[in-house]
Amino acid sequence: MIGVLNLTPDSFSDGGRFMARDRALEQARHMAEAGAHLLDVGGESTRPGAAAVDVDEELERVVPVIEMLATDLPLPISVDTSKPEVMQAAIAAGAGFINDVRALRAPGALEAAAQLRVPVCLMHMLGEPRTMQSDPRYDDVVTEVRDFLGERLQACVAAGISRDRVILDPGFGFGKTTGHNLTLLRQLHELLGLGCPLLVGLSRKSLIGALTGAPVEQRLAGSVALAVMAAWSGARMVRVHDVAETVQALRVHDALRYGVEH
Ligand code: 7PM
Repeated sequence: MIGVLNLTPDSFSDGGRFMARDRALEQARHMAEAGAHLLDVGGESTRPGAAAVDVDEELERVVPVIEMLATDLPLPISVDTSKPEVMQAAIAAGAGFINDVRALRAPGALEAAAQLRVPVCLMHMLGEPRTMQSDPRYDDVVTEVRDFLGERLQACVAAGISRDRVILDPGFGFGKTTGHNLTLLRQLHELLGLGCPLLVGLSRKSLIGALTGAPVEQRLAGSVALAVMAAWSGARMVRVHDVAETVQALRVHDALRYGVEH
């Protein structure tokens, strides 16, 4: 279970960075206690419509938070970035996992990740965050996502990244309509043949809003339901905001499926 630590620009607007860091630490401790296995820290908003962030700004947002969390918490930290400089600085600051929504396509990213020798999540995204939700089209979304992830996995292996350090993610909501998201989740098992663990992020996403009308702050039940269904379909990792609730749901799922008793 991956807990999402929110450091988006709006969390800096009131009270400045120190207050944001205090809140990040409090949020991180809470997620650790609730049973998160990994905390994802990102300084670039990949929200649909969001503008790009420059490297210095991203370093400034992310590195001090990772340093603080790495010394304070017993959990591994994931850095959500596409920039090789941020990957290097974040790993030096104590992160142990790279989550890249651009699947190491940025210049130098593949080489940086290979050198750093940490696990990497490669995510599928059609287009760029600023424009990705304007009329995304596929002939066959499952085949296209699978082929893309397979091609990026091969690029990693060719760059010297061991395939047992690669995690794959279909990128729910990243250049996908509600129909595309539902088709991908329904056919998630078709990505298992790539041979890597699957990570999914469905927590609070607009898919739930589109299906139910619920605003983002009222999507807990839909998020938990989707986490369970993704796990049932073969996802090994889920990226969530509401750790305690999802841990409880996945315990029940695991017990039913594997006979795990706690
Ligand atoms: C607004 C909308 C803000 C959406 C943030 C988001 C994923 C991710 C994100 C995912 C991986 C969110 C997204 N989603 N990384 N980063 N997989 N690997 O819901 O699905 O947090 S940002």
